[in-house]
Amino acid sequence: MKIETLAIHAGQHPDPTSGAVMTPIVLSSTFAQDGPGHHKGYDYSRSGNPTRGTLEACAAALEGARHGLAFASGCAATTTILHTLSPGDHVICGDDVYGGTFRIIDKVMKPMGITATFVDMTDLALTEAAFRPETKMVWLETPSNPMLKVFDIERVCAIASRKGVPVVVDNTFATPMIQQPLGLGATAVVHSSTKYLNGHSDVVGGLVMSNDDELVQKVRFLQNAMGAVPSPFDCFLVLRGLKTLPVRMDRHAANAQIIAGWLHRNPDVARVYYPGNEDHPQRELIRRQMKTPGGMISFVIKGASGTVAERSQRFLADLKVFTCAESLGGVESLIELPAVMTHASVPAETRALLGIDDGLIRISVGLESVDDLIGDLDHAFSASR
Ligand code: P1T
Repeated sequence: MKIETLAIHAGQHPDPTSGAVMTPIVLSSTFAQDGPGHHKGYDYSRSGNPTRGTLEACAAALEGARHGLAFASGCAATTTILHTLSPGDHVICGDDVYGGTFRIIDKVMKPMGITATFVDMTDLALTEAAFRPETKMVWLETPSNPMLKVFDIERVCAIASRKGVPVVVDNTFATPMIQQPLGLGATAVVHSSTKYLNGHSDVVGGLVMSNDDELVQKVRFLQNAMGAVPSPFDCFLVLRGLKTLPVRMDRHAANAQIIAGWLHRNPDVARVYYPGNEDHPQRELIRRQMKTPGGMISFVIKGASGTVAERSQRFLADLKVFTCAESLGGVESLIELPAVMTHASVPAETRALLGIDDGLIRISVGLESVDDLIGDLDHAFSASR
């Protein structure tokens, strides 16, 4: 079946007792056993829950995975999968990742004896050179947050596979509608389902999908043992969100392509980072790897008066349709300054090296009328001059 059909039906059947078409929200924390140790597949909702199981099956189908595991947040998914590592192990991580992912590696895993090298994976020779005998995992986001760098999943996986090292791809920005990393050689896919998968900014959640039985067994054990599981209600909401993912992603990308072009031509804009731009340094790879360039754009405005950062702050204050907020991937357009919001936990000198300057603006293009979105940006440019 095609992905549009899977998004609506995978893992779902009318409820056998009532005929309910929509998956029931099973809130029970525990399940009756016929006798000690004899249950009907569920014993306790941390270990497994029917609503969560349905979400896990549907999300897995979209990524072409046999297994899906749901978590209480994207960070919980990331933390849990990183806990499959042991002290002394080394991780190679893409240099541009969500600030919270950087913080988990730097502030949670490092004190536990896990070392990490952050590498610009657009340079495959540099990536290969970062491997050490103790390297046990490669981690990347593509497109990356917030610089929208695009890494070659297939080539990075080919290098890692020669070394026998698993690759985890955070597919939050792209979603399986744009790329399916497991088909390109990735060992596991991670999502913040808080974003596009749920799509309505009313859930915090995470997912891990994989076809690697050994890794899944370890992550499933940790999902239960560490216990960072989502509520059945949140699982239901993400499951509902998934049904419209295909149509939403098309509109996010269509709106973003128009806005990125408009920003590119705007004399007030110094630089635009968008995978759909003809001047994106990885445009050949983008054509090969991504079905659409997605809905995220970062850009830098010119500092006509005051510093760029000051002008960016003024610009955000003048918007009426865009909301200044962290997060992304919802139906509504959001705007933020990564240096002071989502990436504040990345040290200033690292941000400077990555190009996350203090005035960099990131937008999550929503599903509103693109004319209204451009009108809003246009008004804010004039007001902030
Ligand atoms: O917020 P949470 O559900 O825990 O997901 C963490 C996460 C993981 N991976 C990526 C690529 C992300 O962008 C995020 C969360 N990001 C934001 C909140 C943000 O505004 O960028």
